[in-house]
Amino acid sequence: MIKEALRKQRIETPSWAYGNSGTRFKVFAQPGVPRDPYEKIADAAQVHRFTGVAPTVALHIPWDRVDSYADLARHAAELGVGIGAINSNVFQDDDYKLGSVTHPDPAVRAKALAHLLECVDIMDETGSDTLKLWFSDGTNYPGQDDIRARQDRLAEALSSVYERLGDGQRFLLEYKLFEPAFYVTDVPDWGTAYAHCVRLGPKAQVVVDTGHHAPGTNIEFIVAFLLREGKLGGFDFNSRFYADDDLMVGAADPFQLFRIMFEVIGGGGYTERTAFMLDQCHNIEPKIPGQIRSVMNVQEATAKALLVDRDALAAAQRAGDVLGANAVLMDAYNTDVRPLLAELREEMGLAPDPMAAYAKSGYFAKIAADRVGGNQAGWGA
Ligand code: PSV
Ligand code: MN
Repeated sequence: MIKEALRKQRIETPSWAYGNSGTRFKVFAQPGVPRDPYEKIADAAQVHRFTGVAPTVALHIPWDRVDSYADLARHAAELGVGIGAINSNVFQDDDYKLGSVTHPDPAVRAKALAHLLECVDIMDETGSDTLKLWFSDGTNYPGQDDIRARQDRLAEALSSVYERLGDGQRFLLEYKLFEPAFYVTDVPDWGTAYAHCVRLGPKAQVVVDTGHHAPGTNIEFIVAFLLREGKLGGFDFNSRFYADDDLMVGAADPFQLFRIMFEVIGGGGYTERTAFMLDQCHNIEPKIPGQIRSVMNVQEATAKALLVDRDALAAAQRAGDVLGANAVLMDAYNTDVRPLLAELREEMGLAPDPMAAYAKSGYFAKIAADRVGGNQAGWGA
């Protein structure tokens, strides 16, 4: 039963995890890094090859702009993976200094909207069913712009995108506490994202990026609430110690990841309608193994969450047995699920240890030797 649920798990990796990345201070180059979206997809296919549960890769436009998206989708299929969410990017153009869809100038708003609609065109071409929207929009200084007018502009743009969505397509609206704007952020929290999505209808849902909350925020409460309302569209998984650190999921707080997966499963969200995506950067660690480790961390948290004896938990809760209920949860969390996952992988025809199998495969030596010349992909590529 648990194995069956784990076998069906789907975790999406992001194309940008395979390119060079860094901090505001330095982007570190690594050997073998992809030079174009085709090579990024080839690397993503390796993560799927060794884990068996990462069959799609998210694109970020324009970082992954190509002449033919249909051809890119064909390339992905040949490598055994598919195109996942299309991520819009209205934050890397001089025009967007004061915002994109909430910019005070209608011409800039029109340009941003045109980009969002182009992303839906790309969904049509690639067969992707999910558009992910994150806006860097906001203001730095009190009085800089009208908070309410910016919400109106946001609502107008979201509504135009919503109208353009085809059958079976949806958008996920992402929120983030702050950054790059520091005074007002136009979509700062799940409540704002939720309110916009509720107005629009069922094709608009909220995406929870685990790195986008204030310290101490109870993310699993947000997950439980959104699921209850049918508004949880998916996750951008990563870890944070301070702000939007984009470190490997499960690295900073594996217990939090377990609690989130526990709510996902309990709330009926463990289905293909919830997008389990990674949104990470590997600045100092090798990228493909960084993604493999992250996928394994999600699998481990999921396995533990599936192990919770829900009948025993419900009985303890009904009896008001505080310590007993807590113990049921902790028993599952403290179980070593690595042998179970190793067994499952062998049943799936995979090596029991994906990290070791990838290291042994020789893929890294091959890309490091082959990918010379050209420009490595990185932020803005
Ligand atoms: C913003 O911080 C974000 O989480 C959004 O998902 C972006 O599209 C992504 O990071 C880019 O790395
Ligand atoms: Mn994100």
